[in-house]
Amino acid sequence: MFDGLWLELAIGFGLILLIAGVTVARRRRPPTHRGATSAKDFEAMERAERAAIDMRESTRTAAPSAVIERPPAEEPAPVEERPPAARPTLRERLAKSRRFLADRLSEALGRGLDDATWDDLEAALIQADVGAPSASAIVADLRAKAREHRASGPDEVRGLLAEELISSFDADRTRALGFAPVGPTVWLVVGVNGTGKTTTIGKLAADLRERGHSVALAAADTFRAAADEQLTVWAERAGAQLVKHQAGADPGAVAFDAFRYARAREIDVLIVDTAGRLHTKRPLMDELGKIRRVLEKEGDVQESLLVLDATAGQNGLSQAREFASAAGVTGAVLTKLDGSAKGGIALAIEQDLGLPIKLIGVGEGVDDLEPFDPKSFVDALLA
Ligand SMILES: Nc1nc2c(ncn2[C@@H]2O[C@H](COP(=O)(O)OP(=O)(O)OP(=O)(O)O)[C@@H](O)[C@H]2O)c(=O)[nH]1
Ligand SMILES: [Mg+2]
Repeated sequence: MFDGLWLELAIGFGLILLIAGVTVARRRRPPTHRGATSAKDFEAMERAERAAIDMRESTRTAAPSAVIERPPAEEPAPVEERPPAARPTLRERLAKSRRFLADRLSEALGRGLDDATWDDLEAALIQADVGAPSASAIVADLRAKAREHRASGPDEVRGLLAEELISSFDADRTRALGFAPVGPTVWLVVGVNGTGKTTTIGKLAADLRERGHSVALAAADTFRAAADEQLTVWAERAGAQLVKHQAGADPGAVAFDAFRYARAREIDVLIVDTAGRLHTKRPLMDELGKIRRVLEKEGDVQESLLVLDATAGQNGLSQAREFASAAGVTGAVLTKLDGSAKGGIALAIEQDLGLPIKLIGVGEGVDDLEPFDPKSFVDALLA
């Protein structure tokens, strides 16, 4: 019986020792070593951790090995106040035409003055699209003046040519756009496809808004599906109202509604965009006359502006003749002069057609529209 009791006591004591041993072993295993799958792993992890702790301790207590002299933190460089990018001058915009003329003038005048010089000058003006009759008249006058002033140097002749060109434009022509004394001012904009009508309208609207006028645009180009989207973008950009109908609607009806809208809301200026059309298509040209008549039933049309693309050169002249009779054109807007070497077309439009150029387009941006001034224009071409 005692033997049995001793045996039970021994087993119980053995169990207690076992449980205590396991508990101690568990406590020694830090939780970071949970990934250890064997005792070897466990030891390796423990060594690594100890090394890491030692390193942290040594960096915390070590004296700095050297005092690094740093220059005092530099004051941030003041942000350079740059003036807003200067707008290119007219001379820069007309660089293509200027280079074209300048090269030919230098060639013609570089050899001294003889008969060939005058012929070359005339050819240069014709190539610049001044038109043959005007070019020969200008050179005849220039030759007489050069003789009178005993001009012989290239600069003198160039100066006389500039005077001659400026005087070829009618100085008494009204180039400012007309405004109605009462009620909405109405400007109708016409021309062949892609000359820059909608872009010019956008630029005009922005300029008018900047000057404090209220503006409405009539999307009377109902022919091209994307036309009113393009006009909407310009209207939003300029802060102008837009009157439009569905694609395919009667452009006269759009113009009529737009006029009534502008009058009812006391809008200062209504600009009517029209679809581009070939000057040779009679029914389309007649449609322009109809739009104009519809507007005139309601009030006056102060301007009917023909937009001409300067890069089209002499073609612009035949376009202008047809549009002038169909839409009672009051003035021309000569666009894309920045991309043309044929700025001389301005003179042909004025001399051959008697149509005043009122504005020039010198780029695609909203500010790239300028009033036409013959002197600045000629100076920019020849200077
Ligand atoms: N470089 C340059 N591009 C221009 C000028 N005016 C217009 N353009 C460009 O010419 C292209 C045609 O312009 P639009 O205003 O759509 O011409 P549009 O006469 O309304 O064309 P349609 O309505 O299709 O007859 C566009 O790419 C314009 O950005 C300008 O003065 N200079
Ligand atoms: Mg258009």
